Amino acid sequence: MSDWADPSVKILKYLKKAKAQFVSGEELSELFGMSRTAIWKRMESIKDEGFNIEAVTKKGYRLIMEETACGKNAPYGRLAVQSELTGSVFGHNLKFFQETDSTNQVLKKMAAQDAPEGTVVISDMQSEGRGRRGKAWSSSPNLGIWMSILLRPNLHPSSVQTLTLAASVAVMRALEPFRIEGIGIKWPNDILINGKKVCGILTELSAEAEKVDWVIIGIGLNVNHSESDFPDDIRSLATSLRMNVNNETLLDRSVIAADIIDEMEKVYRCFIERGLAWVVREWKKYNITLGKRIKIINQQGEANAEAIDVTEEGRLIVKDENGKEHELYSGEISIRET
Ligand code: BTX
Repeated sequence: MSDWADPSVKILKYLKKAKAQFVSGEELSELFGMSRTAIWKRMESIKDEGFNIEAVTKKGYRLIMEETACGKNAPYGRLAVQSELTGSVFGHNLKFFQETDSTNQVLKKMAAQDAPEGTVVISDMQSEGRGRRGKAWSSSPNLGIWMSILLRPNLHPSSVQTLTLAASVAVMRALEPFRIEGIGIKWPNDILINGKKVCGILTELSAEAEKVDWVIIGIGLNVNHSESDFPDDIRSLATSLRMNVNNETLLDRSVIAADIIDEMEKVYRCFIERGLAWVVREWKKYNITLGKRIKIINQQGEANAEAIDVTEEGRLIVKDENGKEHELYSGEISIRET
């Protein structure tokens, strides 16, 4: 159970649990050891994030959860996300921006200034969202989750790819309640729904020869986009959660972001306790790559192959057209239709 240093998070969690019933200022003030004026000030900061809090003399405060059916987004901000977290470390240090260049860039600077493991940066939009090898990641406002998580594993740099696999496992677990058909991980860490990209993960690290200093896991998840929200050049390649859940209601990004952070904490702990092989086993449950005919795209050009297996370091073992096996460390693959 989370132990929150910030009273606003505690109060918001409590109001959510009260399910639109009034909670008196006195009760809150006793519970959290704060004056009633201090409670009132916290209510103002919760309201600033877009929550609808009703205050009635002699009754107290209550949280009115509004319908998100009419195209209205649920509140999305630091308190909204933190009040949904259940883990004990990840996301407790969280910076939320309405706009930034790239959450990975922001978190890199924080990592250099000794930010602790589990620090999270989220932005409602990114002006320079990035994919792998300098590619752009479309990160429009109001629509997706653009977020980075800081890890400080005691790990050899050659094993970092396994953490990338771990991150895709965490996202898949967080999305399980949506029961989306045709969802799976394309090696190493693209999450596709029926061949279209719904989530991309960009892992960056700083390391010395033998040991990692920090790893940043950048997650971009398309949540509430409809087809016309995507730029022309990716419209046919991209999809969103909402486009696949037959739901007119906008999905609550705070809940989904918090679930991903919680799952990342759990998967990371298991990884530390059980090791690389455990992550690879979990990843295999969700993968849609192994056993498929694929096209490898790299600097040398393109080649057809078959995806055979994944090593503990997260390398893809492929068999080329001459039956010879190779290991791919990184690079682009596409899955060929059979
Ligand atoms: P990637 O190199 O696998 O994918 C980039 C490619 O994906 C682009 O060239 C484009 O074709 C396509 N694409 C761009 N935007 C989208 C989108 N919104 N949905 C689907 N496809 C798209 C994947 O790189 C890694 C992406 C990580 C993004 C996160 S967001 C938070 C963090 N901050 C940051 O700058 N990057 C990460």
